[in-house]
Amino acid sequence: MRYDLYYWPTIQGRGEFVRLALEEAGAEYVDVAREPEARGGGEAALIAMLDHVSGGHVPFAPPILKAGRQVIAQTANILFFLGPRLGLVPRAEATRLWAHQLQLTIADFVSEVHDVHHPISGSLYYEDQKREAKRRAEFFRRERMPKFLRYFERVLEGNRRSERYVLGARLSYVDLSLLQLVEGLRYAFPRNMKRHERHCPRLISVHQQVMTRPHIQAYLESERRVPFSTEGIFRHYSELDSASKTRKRK
Ligand SMILES: N[C@@H](CCC(=O)N[C@@H](CS)C(=O)NCC(=O)O)C(=O)O
Repeated sequence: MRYDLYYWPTIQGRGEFVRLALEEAGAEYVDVAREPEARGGGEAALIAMLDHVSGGHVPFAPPILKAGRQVIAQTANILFFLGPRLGLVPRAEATRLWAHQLQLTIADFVSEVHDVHHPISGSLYYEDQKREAKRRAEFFRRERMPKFLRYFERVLEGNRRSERYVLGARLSYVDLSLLQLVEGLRYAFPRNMKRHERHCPRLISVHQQVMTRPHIQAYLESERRVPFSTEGIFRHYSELDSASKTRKRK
């Protein structure tokens, strides 16, 4: 099966969670909007996908995956679909649902990461909501970031020593997403991430394990991996990564 991924061509964004799964599995896929326009690629192809699918399973926003005649959107849903096809999740229903639950929690975390730099609206520039972003970042760094990180740590605490990955001994798409989460947070909030990492050693160990996978290593070193930037979801603005003050509770 050949897969067509439709996502913004110049950022990692949510598309990266899908790219990592396709890359790890060595799947045949085309990152359509990164192809030249002359070959039917570019943003035009993505916009056409958003505008022209009608009457069926119309996608709201990218990433979008085309697999034969199926058009699937929502990152966690795409991974739910790809997981068993790419051998990136066990087949048992209970485990698939657990993986999906974790992936949806990652999606919630990613949305909050986005809202730190765009707390008012995605349609405004960061520069137009800097004051609100600074305020939001303070709560994110102090409350939400450690809460999500410690949640994943708690999940991993339930594993036996021999189980290196979140679902057990075998790698799943959730581990790939956790790698992206750690990488993104290290880029966006290096100062705070350093502090939080001490409290989630198991999560960091999953990140290290995934980093050693040959396909992932090759992908991260290739030109297919779009670099982090202040255009994507994980953005580094030093003013949003300052040390958190301890706040008195009312
Ligand atoms: N919940 C969706 C969110 C999709 C989403 O927000 N996509 C962004 C790019 S990362 C977008 O282009 N959104 C356009 C919009 O929300 O209007 C998912 O996880 O796939």
